[in-house]
Amino acid sequence: MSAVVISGTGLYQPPHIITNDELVASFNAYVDAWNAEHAADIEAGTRQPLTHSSSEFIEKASGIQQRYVMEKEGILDITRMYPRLQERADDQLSLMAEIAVDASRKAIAAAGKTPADIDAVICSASNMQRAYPAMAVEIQQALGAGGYGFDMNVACSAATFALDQAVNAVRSGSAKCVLVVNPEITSGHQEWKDRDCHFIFGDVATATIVERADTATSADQWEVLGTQLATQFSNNIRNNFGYLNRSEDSDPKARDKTFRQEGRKVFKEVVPMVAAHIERQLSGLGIAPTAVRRFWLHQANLAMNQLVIKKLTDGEPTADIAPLILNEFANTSSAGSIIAFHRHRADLKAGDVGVICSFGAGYSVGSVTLRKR
Ligand code: CO8
Repeated sequence: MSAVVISGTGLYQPPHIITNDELVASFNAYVDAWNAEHAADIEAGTRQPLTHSSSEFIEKASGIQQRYVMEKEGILDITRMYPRLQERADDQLSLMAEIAVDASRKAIAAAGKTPADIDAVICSASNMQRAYPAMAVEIQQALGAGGYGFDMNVACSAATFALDQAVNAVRSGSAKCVLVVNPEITSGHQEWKDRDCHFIFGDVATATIVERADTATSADQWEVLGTQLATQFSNNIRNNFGYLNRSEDSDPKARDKTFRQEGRKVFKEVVPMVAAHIERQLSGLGIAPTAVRRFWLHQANLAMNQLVIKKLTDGEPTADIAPLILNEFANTSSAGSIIAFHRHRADLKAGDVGVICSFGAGYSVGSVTLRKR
């Protein structure tokens, strides 16, 4: 039985940046306009005024300094506050497939493959642009790949859960070379008018090639030592947007049809879950957490990641042990840990062990333990 390796990754970076200061200026202008419009109700005590946001709070509470987005003007327009995207005809490549194809081509090239070598495409992300046909099948065709494709969604853990599926497909022989792609256009379902979460997300796409070690030719190969998945139901991160909304006669723009969370509860409940999850996986592989050279963790909150590392290693949670990319990208849902892996692995040496771990809505936790070949 051949070992399974990750042999290449790719990153698509959207064209526009919104800094915390720009975002907060627009949010505060919206708050002022809303409070002025509802001044009489606020005066009468029948409505609570909205409160300003602040760049200092955002950076201190999350570590985020800026985010990339597909479209910026619509988000910053206080009469709209979501991106303005052009609807495309059915015979055009869809936007989500377009960014997925860009990241995929880079990953395929990095692995030294051609699209013809790919025999399975898994498109895994927090939100799909449409119900069907599957995004993965459109991506497969646009690339000129063979085999089969399917979509899956495990929110922030979508990439690690898809890597597990890819590894199993290669191990079982149902595929030889799998493309896992994570196009995250989070700006479409972010609630830009909600002070508690308006700063959290950014757009991006990542791609990863998983193949048999005996077919891999890339100079940069990472043997998959193991994968481990876990879920536990929670309503603390939720979005009720869905295909039954019309039949329920619910308002498609109601607050519950975009991202919402109890951030503090998520923080408290997920950190111990993640530390225990990684510890369990490493223990099964006979590896001490302190022997792990790098943790490419989900990128939702800097303090959350530092706490996970402290619990695991009892040491300093330095950027060398757990690199940060959320300062630049914000939370990119499933793609965050893959961006960290993509950007921060070149300095590791043969034999070094690392763990990719993502966590989020569900709750869900997925980990992939790798050894540099
Ligand atoms: N500006 C200024 N002050 C603020 C702001 C703001 N923008 N927001 C809140 N405050 C204030 C609050 O009012 C509160 O004030 P007070 O103490 O007077 O009541 C104070 O700051 C503290 O508020 P919080 O307790 O809410 O703040 P936290 O320190 O908990 O920080 C965070 C908030 C950053 C959200 C933090 O809780 C966090 O990161 N938690 C973890 C969240 C997490 O990991 N979530 C995962 C979500 S992603 C996922 O799983 C998949 C989603 C799918 C993608 C969807 C695409 C859209």
